[in-house]
Amino acid sequence: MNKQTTGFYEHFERKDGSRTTTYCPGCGHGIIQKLIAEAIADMGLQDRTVFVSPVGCAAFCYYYFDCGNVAAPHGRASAVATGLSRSLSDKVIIAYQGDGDLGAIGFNNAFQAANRGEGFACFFINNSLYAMTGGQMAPTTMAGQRTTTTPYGRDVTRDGYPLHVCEVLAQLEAPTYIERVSVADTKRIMQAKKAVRKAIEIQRDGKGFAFIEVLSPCPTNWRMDPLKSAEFVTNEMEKTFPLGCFHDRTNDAMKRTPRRATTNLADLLGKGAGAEPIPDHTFRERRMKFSGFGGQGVISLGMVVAEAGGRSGRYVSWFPSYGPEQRGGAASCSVVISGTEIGSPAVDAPDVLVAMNRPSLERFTPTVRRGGSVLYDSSIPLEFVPPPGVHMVPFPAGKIASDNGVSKAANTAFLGALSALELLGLPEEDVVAALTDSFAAKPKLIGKNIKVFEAAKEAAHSLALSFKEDVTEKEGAARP
Ligand SMILES: Cc1ncc(C[n+]2csc(CCOP(=O)(O)OP(=O)(O)O)c2C)c(N)n1
Ligand code: SF4
Repeated sequence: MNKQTTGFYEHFERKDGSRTTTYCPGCGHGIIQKLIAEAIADMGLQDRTVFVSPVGCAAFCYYYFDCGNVAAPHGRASAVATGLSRSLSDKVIIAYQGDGDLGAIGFNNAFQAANRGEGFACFFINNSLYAMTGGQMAPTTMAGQRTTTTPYGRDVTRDGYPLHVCEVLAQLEAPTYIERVSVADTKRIMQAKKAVRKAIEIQRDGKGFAFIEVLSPCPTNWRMDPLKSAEFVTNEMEKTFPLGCFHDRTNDAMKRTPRRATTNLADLLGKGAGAEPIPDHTFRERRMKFSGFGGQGVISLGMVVAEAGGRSGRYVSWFPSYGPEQRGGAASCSVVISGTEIGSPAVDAPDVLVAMNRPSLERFTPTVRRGGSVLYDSSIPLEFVPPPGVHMVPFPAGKIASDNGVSKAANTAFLGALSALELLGLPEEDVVAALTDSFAAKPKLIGKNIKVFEAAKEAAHSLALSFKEDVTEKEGAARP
């Protein structure tokens, strides 16, 4: 039970019924977390704070802190905090990571976030090993230090040198504040308390990235009692990791312009209507996949569809997936057009699949939702049995493109078909505007592509009547 700060829940009620923290006696995690909890409560920031919990001994922070919480996968707390701080710019975002978590698997996430000066406070708990998994060597394990994976001591010629994360980040221009502290004794805890508050104040004031490394005892894996562990931090760890402030640009840090996540592709591309999406619960969400060989233009086709959605005031997402080869390998992208905010840009069961080559036709058709449609180039033989309730539409996209003098514009022909068959749920003028915009850098191609688009529409119109009837019937069967 906690009575001293409202930054923590009053009771730590864990799922398994226990009511204490998971920390061993003498562990530094509990001390540093208490400093953070007190700071957010004392500063009145609790309702504005989102804490990003790591993997490792501190994985259960969400049972302790009485504020918003997101549990990040191993090493990803800085990446998750980046997303949160960009989309919730009025919130105080705190990432909390161990030295295995941040120093190894997640180092690049933290390093790049620091280099961009993201708006969150990152607490980096250095206990010199991977504690939760049984005391293996971490990037911060000191030269000669014994761990379960360095039983004879860390040999720097084999295992490399301990990573000085503060010193590395201090080379960057963007961070506002970087300090290394310790929780080994009262004097040091008082200094740590100041640093914690400062890092959180920087968030409150929107002044950018703050990084606090905390030297923290792990009596259990060090096989020492709590007192000896605290002495070890001061007498041994501080030799390798000297305490101090590495960087303090708080006074020069301009209040940063809040960063917003780009929800509209038109904003992202810096062109088009740039309008905010308008919530519309009556609009049926369309989840689409465009697939083919790299170089066939499937990625750009998806981009044009997404931009057309943005122009129409819909919520859109565009999610590409590239094969290793620039040309010839598999490429696909997923596009979602929705009347409300999109939960996930991943499309596992598309309503509409455009398959521009045989491998993607064979691979993705079985994933199409019952009642969905597959548009594929009619030159591809259909040599498998499609799933029941899926509408297969062979379409001569390649032929239409070459007949109109731009053999590479089969993707534009598919766009014409999608528009004519009303599979996008978007006004045609927005589709045409997005198509036109996509050739801003190659204006000579605009006219040719519009010609292909029109020819494809005409060809699709001849399919449309029977197609629509069929879809209605299948949708009727699929949707209760
Ligand atoms: C992707 C992934 N790899 C490995 C693990 C296993 N794992 C769980 S905790 C942990 C080490 C955490 O060490 P550290 O970040 O130093 O935190 P501590 O336990 O010392 O507080 C590892 C490797 C995992 N959960 N996920
Ligand atoms: S194993 Fe170490 S880091 Fe983990 S809770 Fe125990 S003392 Fe703390």
